[in-house]
This record gives sequence, C-alpha cells and structure tokens, in this order.
Amino acid sequence: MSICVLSGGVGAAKLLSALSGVVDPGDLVAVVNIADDTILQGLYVSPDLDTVTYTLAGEINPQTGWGLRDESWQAMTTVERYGGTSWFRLGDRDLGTHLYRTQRLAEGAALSTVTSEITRAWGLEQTLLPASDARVETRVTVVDEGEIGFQEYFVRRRHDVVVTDVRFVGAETALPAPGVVDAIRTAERVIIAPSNPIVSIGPMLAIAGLRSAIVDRRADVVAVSGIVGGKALKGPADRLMRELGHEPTAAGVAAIYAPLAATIVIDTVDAELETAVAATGVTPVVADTIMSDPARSEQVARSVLEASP
Ligand code: FO1
Repeated sequence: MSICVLSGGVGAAKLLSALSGVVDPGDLVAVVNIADDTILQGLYVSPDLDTVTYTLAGEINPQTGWGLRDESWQAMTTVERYGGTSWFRLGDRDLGTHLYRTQRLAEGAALSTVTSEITRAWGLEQTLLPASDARVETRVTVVDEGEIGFQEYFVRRRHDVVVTDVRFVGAETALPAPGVVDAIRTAERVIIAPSNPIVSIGPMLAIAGLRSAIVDRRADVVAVSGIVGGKALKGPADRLMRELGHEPTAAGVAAIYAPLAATIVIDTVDAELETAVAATGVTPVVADTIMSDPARSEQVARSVLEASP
C-alpha cells in the first residue's frame, strides 16, 4: 500500500526523506508542485521537483536547501561577465539537470516522463509525479509594482514585498499528470506536507481533477502545519497568509485545508490552538514537527503516519 504526499520544496523533501526511513521508500509517491517552474538562461528549471530529487538522493546542498552539494559556479561567472541574468543562480552541477530536462521537453517528452528519467538516474526508489504535465505558473501581484513571476517575487525581491494577490495561470485547464489521481485514489494515506499552503500546495489544489481526488479521500488526508508558533518554518508563508486574509497560525492552515483533510498535525508549541483548530472541522494531533536532525525527523514521520484515524 502506498503513501501519497502532496509536496512543495524543502519542507516536503525533509518529510519524504524522514518517511523513507520508516516505510519502504518504494511505497512513497510524491505529487510535486510545478508552479514555481521558470525559464532562465533559456532553460526549464523545476525547483521543487529538483529539491525533492536531490534531497532523496542525498545530494542536496545543505547550505541552501536547493541545488546540489559540492557545487561550483563557473557558468554563472561567465553569464555575469556578459551582464546576463544572475539573480537566479544555477550551479555547474545543477545545470546538467536543466540542460537535460529542457532538451527532453523540446523533443516532446512530457514533464512526468522526464521526471521519471531523472529520478531513476539518481537511483530514487520513491516515485515523483509532477502535479501536471501542463504548464501552471504562479503569478504574484505586488504593491506598487503589479504582477510578477513567482521567482521574481521569491528570489529577486527576496519575498520582501507586500503581496495583494496570487494566481495560478493555466491551472483552470491543466489536468493532473498521469498517475496522480490514481496515486491519490489508491494510497493508504494521503499527506499534505508542511509546505506553503498558498504558493506550494495552493497551485496543485487549483487543478480541479487533483483537488477533487483529494476531497474524495478527505477522511484519510493528514495535513502537517508548516506554521509553528505563528511563523513559517521556512519562507514567506506566514506573511503571505496574513496579507491574503488568512490567520497566520496552525488554525489558519487548518481553515485552508478543512475541505480536504480530516486531520492536521500541529506542533507542540501550538498546543493551545487545539480548540481553534478543531473549530475549523479538522481534528488536531499535537506532535513535534521540527525536523532539525535525523532522529527528530524520524519521530515526526512516525507521528504523521500515526495521526490518521
Ligand atoms: N533560491 C534562491 O534564493 N536563489 C537562487 O539563486 C536560487 C536558484 C535556484 C536554482 C535551482 C533550483 O532548483 C532552485 C533555486 N532556488 C534559488 C530555490 C527556489 O527558487 C525556491 O526556494 C523555490 O522555488 C521555493 O520553493
């Protein structure tokens, strides 16, 4: 029986890595966000797919949480020499992935096909499925500036700007990638990783066929709050939630996931929010959720697996 995990980048990758230590990695299926994907230097870059792949392969750059370890930056130095785009940095080792993926997509291969080629080449036992083979793009409306691309917001503006709207271009017509609906339908358990509910999980849930597959499994869906003590574990989730009218707490996360998840794991520091979470209609399970070292991560994985009724 498989376990299906809706995944963004860093937080999801850590949870998948921890789950791989407590269940057969071959039973794990990650459905991964693709709305951060972007074209840079003419190359198709898929940050969340790569972060999950590199983490599960044990090759993630431990300093950044993205890209490959033991990286060098010679190609970027050359781009800088020409005055090219250098705010989004592609390492020399990492470039190989973008070159390969871009070439395969240009040949007409689907993103899901290329993803399985890449994960096989890294020796992964887990299955990674892009949420869709169609292009879905997060666009962010920023005060005094208007709408910009996700990486322009996240990396170039360091998400240090006021956001008034987020939309997912292409989601209305996108179909879930092959295998996604089946994975959700047949999984023993569906987990929503502690990723950003607005810009990591949100774009996947904007794909109608994917959302309805999750809704159908609501009783078996366990979400993990990535907001702990009112702060995002990583990135701008707390700020984005506040600016877009959600309460930036575990209860706010529960309210977003209420139509989709019967259970939510909230951190022990948020134990006093239990009643507020329960009031959203999602059953809270209080546990340590901080994956700061392998032993704690393994305990988090066990707690998440045990959280389901
Ligand atoms: N994040 C940065 O903050 N700066 C970068 O230059 C950068 C480059 C990059 C290259 C490849 C890749 O897969 C990810 C990269 N990221 C970078 C991370 C990434 O853009 C974001 O963390 C995610 O999109 C948010 O989930």
